[in-house]
Amino acid sequence: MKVFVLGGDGFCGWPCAVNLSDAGHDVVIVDNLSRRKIDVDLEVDSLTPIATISERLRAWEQVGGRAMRFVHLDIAREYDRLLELLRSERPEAVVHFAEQRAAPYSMKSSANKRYTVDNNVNGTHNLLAAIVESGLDIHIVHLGTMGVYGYGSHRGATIPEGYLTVEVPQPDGSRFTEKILHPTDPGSVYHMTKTLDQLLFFYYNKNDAIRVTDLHQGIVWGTNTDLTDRDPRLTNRFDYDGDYGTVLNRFLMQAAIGYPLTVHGTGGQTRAFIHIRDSVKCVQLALEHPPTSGEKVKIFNQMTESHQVGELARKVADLTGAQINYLPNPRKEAIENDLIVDNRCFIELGLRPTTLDDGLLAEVVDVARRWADRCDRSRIPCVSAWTQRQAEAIRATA
Ligand code: NAD
Ligand code: USQ
Repeated sequence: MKVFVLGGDGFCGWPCAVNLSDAGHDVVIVDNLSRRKIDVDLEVDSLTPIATISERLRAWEQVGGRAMRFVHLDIAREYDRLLELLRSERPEAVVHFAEQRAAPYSMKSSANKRYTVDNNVNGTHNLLAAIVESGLDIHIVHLGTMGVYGYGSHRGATIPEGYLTVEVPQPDGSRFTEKILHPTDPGSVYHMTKTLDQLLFFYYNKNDAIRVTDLHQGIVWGTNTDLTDRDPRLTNRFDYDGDYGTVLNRFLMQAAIGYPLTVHGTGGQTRAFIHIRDSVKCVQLALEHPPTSGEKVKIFNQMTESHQVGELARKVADLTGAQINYLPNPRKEAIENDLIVDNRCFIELGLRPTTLDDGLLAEVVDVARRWADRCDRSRIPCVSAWTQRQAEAIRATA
Protein backbone atom coordinates (compact mmCIF):
# COMPACT_ATOMS: atom_id res chain seq x y z
CA MET A 1 0.00 0.00 0.00
CA LYS A 2 1.12 3.59 -0.46
CA VAL A 3 2.00 5.07 2.95
CA PHE A 4 3.15 8.53 4.02
CA VAL A 5 5.47 8.49 7.02
CA LEU A 6 5.23 11.98 8.55
CA GLY A 7 8.31 12.56 10.71
CA GLY A 8 10.07 9.66 8.95
CA ASP A 9 13.54 11.13 9.57
CA GLY A 10 13.17 10.88 13.37
CA PHE A 11 14.14 8.31 15.98
CA CYS A 12 10.94 6.22 15.75
CA GLY A 13 10.01 7.25 12.19
CA TRP A 14 13.19 6.29 10.33
CA PRO A 15 13.33 2.59 11.37
CA CYS A 16 9.56 2.44 10.85
CA ALA A 17 9.83 3.79 7.27
CA VAL A 18 12.58 1.30 6.46
CA ASN A 19 10.55 -1.56 7.93
CA LEU A 20 7.40 -0.64 5.97
CA SER A 21 9.44 -0.39 2.77
CA ASP A 22 10.98 -3.80 3.49
CA ALA A 23 7.48 -5.21 4.00
CA GLY A 24 6.62 -4.14 0.43
CA HIS A 25 4.83 -0.84 1.04
CA ASP A 26 5.39 2.21 -1.15
CA VAL A 27 6.79 4.72 1.36
CA VAL A 28 6.94 8.51 1.07
CA ILE A 29 8.77 10.20 3.97
CA VAL A 30 7.47 13.70 4.81
CA ASP A 31 9.59 15.68 7.27
CA ASN A 32 10.67 19.31 7.79
CA LEU A 33 13.98 18.18 9.38
CA SER A 34 13.17 20.33 12.44
CA ARG A 35 14.66 17.72 14.78
CA ARG A 36 18.06 18.10 13.11
CA LYS A 37 17.75 21.90 13.41
CA ILE A 38 16.92 21.62 17.12
CA ASP A 39 20.20 19.68 17.57
CA VAL A 40 22.03 22.58 15.95
CA ASP A 41 20.25 25.13 18.19
CA LEU A 42 20.94 23.08 21.34
CA GLU A 43 24.56 22.50 20.20
CA VAL A 44 24.28 18.77 20.74
CA ASP A 45 24.47 15.76 18.41
CA SER A 46 23.01 12.29 18.34
CA LEU A 47 25.46 9.93 20.10
CA THR A 48 25.45 7.79 16.97
CA PRO A 49 26.62 9.59 13.82
CA ILE A 50 23.60 9.93 11.52
CA ALA A 51 23.69 10.37 7.76
CA THR A 52 21.70 13.07 5.96
CA ILE A 53 18.26 12.07 4.72
CA SER A 54 19.54 11.85 1.09
CA GLU A 55 22.42 9.59 2.16
CA ARG A 56 20.01 7.44 4.16
CA LEU A 57 17.72 6.96 1.16
CA ARG A 58 20.64 6.20 -1.18
CA ALA A 59 22.08 3.68 1.30
CA TRP A 60 18.71 1.97 1.65
CA GLU A 61 18.53 1.43 -2.14
CA GLN A 62 22.17 0.30 -2.24
CA VAL A 63 21.53 -2.45 0.32
CA GLY A 64 18.67 -3.65 -1.87
CA GLY A 65 15.77 -1.82 -0.25
CA ARG A 66 12.73 -0.66 -2.18
CA ALA A 67 13.20 3.03 -3.09
CA MET A 68 11.55 5.54 -0.76
CA ARG A 69 10.88 9.18 -1.60
CA PHE A 70 11.35 12.23 0.61
CA VAL A 71 9.28 15.42 0.68
CA HIS A 72 10.56 18.36 2.74
CA LEU A 73 7.35 19.82 4.18
CA ASP A 74 6.20 21.38 7.44
CA ILE A 75 2.80 19.84 8.20
CA ALA A 76 2.04 22.52 10.83
CA ARG A 77 2.62 25.47 8.47
CA GLU A 78 2.26 24.34 4.87
CA TYR A 79 -1.37 23.30 4.71
CA ASP A 80 -1.83 23.88 0.96
CA ARG A 81 1.23 21.82 0.03
CA LEU A 82 0.10 19.04 2.37
CA LEU A 83 -3.35 18.98 0.77
CA GLU A 84 -1.86 18.99 -2.74
CA LEU A 85 0.49 16.14 -1.80
CA LEU A 86 -2.41 14.03 -0.50
CA ARG A 87 -4.43 14.76 -3.66
CA SER A 88 -1.61 13.94 -6.05
CA GLU A 89 -0.19 10.88 -4.27
CA ARG A 90 -3.46 9.46 -2.87
CA PRO A 91 -1.90 7.43 0.00
CA GLU A 92 -4.03 4.74 1.63
CA ALA A 93 -2.51 5.47 5.03
CA VAL A 94 -0.51 8.12 6.86
CA VAL A 95 1.69 7.26 9.84
CA HIS A 96 2.01 10.44 11.90
CA PHE A 97 5.21 10.83 13.95
CA ALA A 98 5.74 14.52 13.07
CA GLU A 99 5.63 16.27 16.45
CA GLN A 100 8.00 17.91 18.95
CA ARG A 101 8.30 14.99 21.31
CA ALA A 102 10.49 15.96 24.28
CA ALA A 103 8.83 16.90 27.57
CA PRO A 104 11.90 18.77 28.97
CA TYR A 105 12.33 20.69 25.69
CA SER A 106 8.65 21.70 25.83
CA MET A 107 9.15 23.09 29.37
CA LYS A 108 12.34 25.12 28.79
CA SER A 109 10.65 28.51 28.22
CA SER A 110 7.38 30.04 27.11
CA ALA A 111 8.79 30.13 23.56
CA ASN A 112 9.32 26.34 23.73
CA LYS A 113 5.84 25.79 25.17
CA ARG A 114 4.27 27.84 22.38
CA TYR A 115 6.34 26.15 19.67
CA THR A 116 5.36 22.70 20.96
CA VAL A 117 1.64 23.57 21.05
CA ASP A 118 1.69 25.35 17.65
CA ASN A 119 3.67 22.60 15.96
CA ASN A 120 1.91 19.56 17.41
CA VAL A 121 -1.69 20.72 17.53
CA ASN A 122 -1.60 22.53 14.15
CA GLY A 123 0.20 19.63 12.51
CA THR A 124 -2.37 17.08 13.62
CA HIS A 125 -5.28 19.39 12.84
CA ASN A 126 -3.90 20.27 9.39
CA LEU A 127 -3.60 16.57 8.59
CA LEU A 128 -7.21 15.90 9.62
CA ALA A 129 -8.61 18.93 7.78
CA ALA A 130 -6.60 18.11 4.65
CA ILE A 131 -7.85 14.52 4.62
CA VAL A 132 -11.44 15.77 4.85
CA GLU A 133 -10.85 18.36 2.11
CA SER A 134 -9.17 15.79 -0.15
CA GLY A 135 -12.25 13.55 0.06
CA LEU A 136 -9.93 10.53 0.30
CA ASP A 137 -10.46 7.63 2.71
CA ILE A 138 -7.04 7.65 4.41
CA HIS A 139 -6.28 5.69 7.58
CA ILE A 140 -4.22 7.72 10.12
CA VAL A 141 -1.90 5.80 12.42
CA HIS A 142 -0.81 8.32 15.06
CA LEU A 143 1.97 8.00 17.60
CA GLY A 144 0.47 9.14 20.87
CA THR A 145 1.83 8.52 24.34
CA MET A 146 1.10 6.51 27.49
CA GLY A 147 1.52 9.89 29.20
CA VAL A 148 -2.04 10.91 28.23
CA TYR A 149 -3.32 8.70 31.08
CA GLY A 150 -1.04 10.43 33.55
CA TYR A 151 1.22 9.11 36.26
CA GLY A 152 -0.75 9.85 39.39
CA SER A 153 -2.09 6.94 41.37
CA HIS A 154 -4.43 4.71 39.39
CA ARG A 155 -5.13 2.98 42.74
CA GLY A 156 -4.19 -0.40 41.37
CA ALA A 157 -6.61 -0.18 38.43
CA THR A 158 -5.50 -1.51 35.05
CA ILE A 159 -5.24 1.22 32.39
CA PRO A 160 -7.52 0.11 29.53
CA GLU A 161 -6.74 0.65 25.85
CA GLY A 162 -8.12 4.18 25.53
CA TYR A 163 -11.68 3.80 26.74
CA LEU A 164 -13.01 3.50 30.25
CA THR A 165 -16.40 2.02 31.11
CA VAL A 166 -18.12 4.26 33.66
CA GLU A 167 -21.41 4.09 35.52
CA VAL A 168 -23.41 7.34 35.48
CA PRO A 169 -25.92 7.86 38.33
CA GLN A 170 -29.39 9.11 37.34
CA PRO A 171 -31.71 11.33 39.43
CA ASP A 172 -34.08 8.35 39.96
CA GLY A 173 -31.25 6.33 41.52
CA SER A 174 -30.73 4.12 38.46
CA ARG A 175 -27.39 3.98 36.62
CA PHE A 176 -26.33 3.58 33.01
CA THR A 177 -22.94 2.49 31.76
CA GLU A 178 -20.99 4.22 29.05
CA LYS A 179 -17.57 3.89 27.40
CA ILE A 180 -15.73 7.23 27.50
CA LEU A 181 -12.24 8.31 26.49
CA HIS A 182 -10.03 7.63 29.51
CA PRO A 183 -9.60 10.90 31.45
CA THR A 184 -6.34 12.65 30.67
CA ASP A 185 -3.71 13.87 33.12
CA PRO A 186 -0.75 15.30 31.17
CA GLY A 187 2.55 15.87 32.97
CA SER A 188 4.14 18.44 30.62
CA VAL A 189 3.16 20.82 27.81
CA TYR A 190 4.36 18.17 25.35
CA HIS A 191 2.15 15.49 26.94
CA MET A 192 -0.73 17.98 26.96
CA THR A 193 -0.50 18.34 23.15
CA LYS A 194 -1.02 14.58 22.87
CA THR A 195 -4.21 14.81 24.94
CA LEU A 196 -5.39 17.57 22.56
CA ASP A 197 -4.57 15.32 19.58
CA GLN A 198 -6.83 12.71 21.16
CA LEU A 199 -9.78 15.12 21.14
CA LEU A 200 -9.09 16.16 17.54
CA PHE A 201 -9.21 12.51 16.49
CA PHE A 202 -12.39 11.92 18.49
CA TYR A 203 -14.12 14.87 16.81
CA TYR A 204 -13.03 14.20 13.20
CA ASN A 205 -13.87 10.52 13.58
CA LYS A 206 -17.37 11.42 14.81
CA ASN A 207 -18.01 14.20 12.30
CA ASP A 208 -16.22 13.00 9.17
CA ALA A 209 -15.76 9.28 9.83
CA ILE A 210 -11.97 9.63 9.50
CA ARG A 211 -10.40 6.26 10.34
CA VAL A 212 -7.78 6.65 13.07
CA THR A 213 -5.59 4.31 15.10
CA ASP A 214 -3.97 6.14 18.05
CA LEU A 215 -0.98 4.32 19.51
CA HIS A 216 -0.37 5.23 23.14
CA GLN A 217 3.32 4.45 23.14
CA GLY A 218 5.59 4.08 26.17
CA ILE A 219 9.24 5.19 26.35
CA VAL A 220 11.17 3.73 23.43
CA TRP A 221 14.60 2.26 24.20
CA GLY A 222 17.32 0.73 22.03
CA THR A 223 18.74 2.21 18.85
CA ASN A 224 18.71 0.06 15.76
CA THR A 225 16.65 -2.66 14.14
CA ASP A 226 18.05 -5.49 11.99
CA LEU A 227 17.35 -3.31 8.92
CA THR A 228 19.02 -0.10 10.14
CA ASP A 229 21.99 -2.26 11.17
CA ARG A 230 22.59 -3.20 7.53
CA ASP A 231 24.74 -0.18 6.71
CA PRO A 232 26.35 2.54 8.88
CA ARG A 233 24.51 5.17 6.80
CA LEU A 234 21.19 3.68 7.98
CA THR A 235 22.09 4.03 11.68
CA ASN A 236 19.36 5.48 13.83
CA ARG A 237 19.78 8.51 16.13
CA PHE A 238 20.55 8.11 19.86
CA ASP A 239 19.57 11.09 22.03
CA TYR A 240 21.36 11.34 25.36
CA ASP A 241 21.18 15.03 26.31
CA GLY A 242 19.09 16.45 29.16
CA ASP A 243 16.34 17.62 26.82
CA TYR A 244 15.84 14.80 24.33
CA GLY A 245 17.50 11.76 25.92
CA THR A 246 14.97 9.37 27.47
CA VAL A 247 15.63 7.67 30.74
CA LEU A 248 16.77 4.15 29.85
CA ASN A 249 18.96 5.12 26.88
CA ARG A 250 20.46 7.88 29.05
CA PHE A 251 21.30 5.39 31.82
CA LEU A 252 22.90 3.04 29.29
CA MET A 253 25.03 5.83 27.82
CA GLN A 254 25.95 7.16 31.28
CA ALA A 255 27.05 3.65 32.34
CA ALA A 256 29.15 3.38 29.19
CA ILE A 257 31.10 6.58 29.96
CA GLY A 258 31.33 6.14 33.75
CA TYR A 259 28.90 8.96 34.60
CA PRO A 260 26.74 8.31 37.71
CA LEU A 261 23.20 7.42 36.65
CA THR A 262 20.93 10.48 36.93
CA VAL A 263 17.89 9.30 38.88
CA HIS A 264 15.36 12.09 39.48
CA GLY A 265 14.12 12.13 43.07
CA THR A 266 13.80 8.73 44.70
CA GLY A 267 13.33 6.90 41.38
CA GLY A 268 9.86 5.76 42.43
CA GLN A 269 8.34 6.89 39.11
CA THR A 270 6.94 3.94 37.14
CA ARG A 271 6.84 4.20 33.35
CA ALA A 272 5.99 1.95 30.39
CA PHE A 273 8.71 0.84 27.95
CA ILE A 274 9.03 -0.68 24.50
CA HIS A 275 12.06 -1.58 22.39
CA ILE A 276 12.46 0.22 19.05
CA ARG A 277 12.18 -3.16 17.25
CA ASP A 278 8.77 -3.76 18.79
CA SER A 279 7.67 -0.17 18.17
CA VAL A 280 8.34 -0.67 14.48
CA LYS A 281 6.44 -4.00 14.44
CA CYS A 282 3.46 -2.46 16.26
CA VAL A 283 3.15 0.34 13.69
CA GLN A 284 3.14 -2.23 10.89
CA LEU A 285 0.50 -4.34 12.70
CA ALA A 286 -1.69 -1.26 13.25
CA LEU A 287 -1.34 -0.23 9.62
CA GLU A 288 -2.24 -3.67 8.34
CA HIS A 289 -5.28 -3.98 10.70
CA PRO A 290 -7.11 -0.69 10.07
CA PRO A 291 -10.43 0.26 11.63
CA THR A 292 -13.44 -0.43 9.46
CA SER A 293 -15.49 2.37 7.97
CA GLY A 294 -17.56 4.04 10.72
CA GLU A 295 -15.55 2.43 13.54
CA LYS A 296 -14.59 4.74 16.41
CA VAL A 297 -10.93 5.67 16.99
CA LYS A 298 -8.94 2.50 17.73
CA ILE A 299 -6.59 2.99 20.67
CA PHE A 300 -3.76 0.56 21.44
CA ASN A 301 -1.38 0.73 24.39
CA GLN A 302 1.96 0.35 22.62
CA MET A 303 4.18 -0.81 25.48
CA THR A 304 5.56 -4.14 26.56
CA GLU A 305 6.65 -3.73 30.20
CA SER A 306 6.55 -1.28 33.11
CA HIS A 307 9.47 -0.43 35.39
CA GLN A 308 10.33 1.98 38.16
CA VAL A 309 13.10 4.41 37.24
CA GLY A 310 15.11 3.46 40.35
CA GLU A 311 14.76 -0.24 39.54
CA LEU A 312 16.04 0.43 36.00
CA ALA A 313 19.05 2.28 37.40
CA ARG A 314 19.82 -0.68 39.68
CA LYS A 315 19.52 -3.11 36.73
CA VAL A 316 21.94 -1.03 34.66
CA ALA A 317 24.27 -0.63 37.66
CA ASP A 318 24.28 -4.41 38.25
CA LEU A 319 25.09 -4.99 34.60
CA THR A 320 27.87 -2.41 34.34
CA GLY A 321 29.07 -1.49 37.83
CA ALA A 322 27.83 2.12 37.38
CA GLN A 323 27.24 4.43 40.37
CA ILE A 324 23.78 5.88 40.96
CA ASN A 325 23.19 9.57 41.75
CA TYR A 326 19.82 10.62 43.24
CA LEU A 327 19.19 14.20 42.06
CA PRO A 328 16.56 16.86 42.82
CA ASN A 329 13.76 16.24 40.34
CA PRO A 330 13.51 19.02 37.70
CA ARG A 331 9.95 17.85 36.95
CA LYS A 332 6.75 18.37 38.88
CA GLU A 333 5.61 14.74 39.00
CA ALA A 334 4.49 12.16 41.56
CA ILE A 335 7.35 10.81 43.67
CA GLU A 336 5.97 7.32 43.18
CA ASN A 337 3.15 5.82 41.10
CA ASP A 338 1.66 2.49 40.10
CA LEU A 339 1.20 1.56 36.43
CA ILE A 340 -0.66 -1.55 35.36
CA VAL A 341 -1.39 -1.49 31.65
CA ASP A 342 -3.61 -3.55 29.37
CA ASN A 343 -1.71 -4.18 26.12
CA ARG A 344 -3.75 -7.13 24.87
CA CYS A 345 -4.51 -5.67 21.40
CA PHE A 346 -0.94 -6.01 20.10
CA ILE A 347 -0.29 -9.31 21.87
CA GLU A 348 -3.44 -10.72 20.21
CA LEU A 349 -2.21 -9.42 16.84
CA GLY A 350 0.96 -11.49 17.31
CA LEU A 351 3.53 -9.16 18.94
CA ARG A 352 6.28 -11.13 20.71
CA PRO A 353 7.86 -8.54 23.03
CA THR A 354 11.58 -7.97 23.38
CA THR A 355 12.12 -7.54 27.12
CA LEU A 356 14.89 -5.86 29.07
CA ASP A 357 16.00 -9.23 30.32
CA ASP A 358 16.64 -10.59 26.82
CA GLY A 359 20.23 -9.41 26.98
CA LEU A 360 19.45 -6.34 24.92
CA LEU A 361 20.61 -4.03 27.66
CA ALA A 362 24.07 -5.31 26.90
CA GLU A 363 23.54 -4.67 23.19
CA VAL A 364 22.66 -1.03 23.84
CA VAL A 365 25.61 -0.64 26.17
CA ASP A 366 27.70 -1.78 23.20
CA VAL A 367 26.21 0.98 21.03
CA ALA A 368 26.77 3.52 23.79
CA ARG A 369 30.35 2.34 24.44
CA ARG A 370 31.17 2.35 20.76
CA TRP A 371 30.29 6.03 20.40
CA ALA A 372 31.24 7.18 23.92
CA ASP A 373 33.86 9.62 22.61
CA ARG A 374 31.11 11.58 20.82
CA CYS A 375 29.40 12.37 24.13
CA ASP A 376 29.53 15.93 25.47
CA ARG A 377 29.29 15.36 29.24
CA SER A 378 28.22 18.95 29.83
CA ARG A 379 24.94 18.22 27.98
CA ILE A 380 23.92 15.34 30.27
CA PRO A 381 22.28 17.22 33.19
CA CYS A 382 18.55 17.89 32.89
CA VAL A 383 18.31 21.64 33.46
CA SER A 384 14.81 22.25 32.12
CA ALA A 385 12.71 22.80 35.27
CA TRP A 386 8.92 22.48 35.34
CA THR A 387 8.42 25.43 37.74
CA GLN A 388 10.51 28.02 39.61
CA ARG A 389 10.43 25.75 42.66
CA GLN A 390 12.15 22.93 40.80
CA ALA A 391 14.59 25.41 39.24
CA GLU A 392 15.62 26.68 42.70
CA ALA A 393 16.13 23.13 44.00
CA ILE A 394 18.42 22.36 41.06
CA ARG A 395 20.37 25.63 41.57
CA ALA A 396 20.79 24.90 45.27
CA THR A 397 22.60 21.62 44.56
CA ALA A 398 24.56 22.77 41.49
P1 NAD B 1 11.87 12.71 16.81
O1 NAD B 1 11.93 14.11 17.25
O2 NAD B 1 13.13 11.94 16.68
O3 NAD B 1 11.13 12.63 15.39
C1 NAD B 1 10.07 13.48 15.00
C2 NAD B 1 10.25 13.81 13.53
O4 NAD B 1 9.18 14.64 13.10
C3 NAD B 1 11.55 14.57 13.26
O5 NAD B 1 12.24 14.00 12.18
C4 NAD B 1 11.09 16.00 12.96
O6 NAD B 1 11.95 16.68 12.07
C5 NAD B 1 9.69 15.75 12.36
N1 NAD B 1 8.74 16.87 12.55
C6 NAD B 1 8.43 17.52 13.70
N2 NAD B 1 7.53 18.49 13.45
C7 NAD B 1 7.26 18.44 12.12
C8 NAD B 1 6.43 19.21 11.25
N3 NAD B 1 5.70 20.22 11.71
N4 NAD B 1 6.38 18.88 9.94
C9 NAD B 1 7.13 17.85 9.46
N5 NAD B 1 7.95 17.11 10.22
C10 NAD B 1 8.02 17.41 11.54
O7 NAD B 1 10.84 11.96 17.77
P2 NAD B 1 10.55 10.39 17.91
O8 NAD B 1 11.18 9.92 19.15
O9 NAD B 1 10.82 9.72 16.62
O10 NAD B 1 8.98 10.44 18.16
C11 NAD B 1 8.08 10.33 17.07
C12 NAD B 1 6.64 10.31 17.60
O11 NAD B 1 6.49 9.23 18.51
C13 NAD B 1 6.30 11.58 18.38
O12 NAD B 1 5.01 12.02 18.04
C14 NAD B 1 6.37 11.16 19.82
O13 NAD B 1 5.47 11.90 20.58
C15 NAD B 1 5.99 9.69 19.75
N6 NAD B 1 6.57 8.92 20.86
C16 NAD B 1 7.94 8.82 21.02
C17 NAD B 1 8.48 8.10 22.09
C18 NAD B 1 9.96 7.97 22.34
O14 NAD B 1 10.35 7.39 23.37
N7 NAD B 1 10.82 8.46 21.46
C19 NAD B 1 7.59 7.45 22.97
C20 NAD B 1 6.22 7.58 22.80
C21 NAD B 1 5.72 8.31 21.72
N1 USQ C 1 14.16 10.53 34.42
C1 USQ C 1 15.17 10.30 35.36
N2 USQ C 1 16.46 10.55 34.99
C2 USQ C 1 16.78 10.99 33.72
C3 USQ C 1 15.74 11.20 32.78
C4 USQ C 1 14.45 10.96 33.18
O1 USQ C 1 14.93 9.89 36.51
O2 USQ C 1 17.98 11.19 33.46
C5 USQ C 1 12.76 10.26 34.83
C6 USQ C 1 11.81 11.42 34.59
O3 USQ C 1 11.80 12.31 35.69
C7 USQ C 1 10.50 10.69 34.37
C8 USQ C 1 10.91 9.39 33.71
O4 USQ C 1 12.31 9.22 33.98
O5 USQ C 1 9.91 10.38 35.59
C9 USQ C 1 10.69 9.32 32.21
O6 USQ C 1 11.34 10.40 31.57
P1 USQ C 1 11.75 10.30 30.02
O7 USQ C 1 12.44 11.56 29.63
O8 USQ C 1 12.42 9.01 29.75
O9 USQ C 1 10.29 10.18 29.31
P2 USQ C 1 9.15 11.25 29.02
O10 USQ C 1 9.54 12.63 29.40
O11 USQ C 1 7.89 10.73 29.61
O12 USQ C 1 9.02 11.23 27.44
C10 USQ C 1 9.36 10.10 26.62
C11 USQ C 1 9.38 10.59 25.19
C12 USQ C 1 7.99 11.06 24.79
C13 USQ C 1 6.99 9.95 25.04
C14 USQ C 1 7.05 9.45 26.46
C15 USQ C 1 6.24 8.19 26.66
O13 USQ C 1 10.33 11.64 25.04
O14 USQ C 1 7.98 11.43 23.42
O15 USQ C 1 5.68 10.39 24.77
O16 USQ C 1 8.42 9.07 26.78
S1 USQ C 1 5.57 8.07 28.26
O17 USQ C 1 6.65 8.26 29.25
O18 USQ C 1 5.00 6.74 28.36
O19 USQ C 1 4.61 9.13 28.44
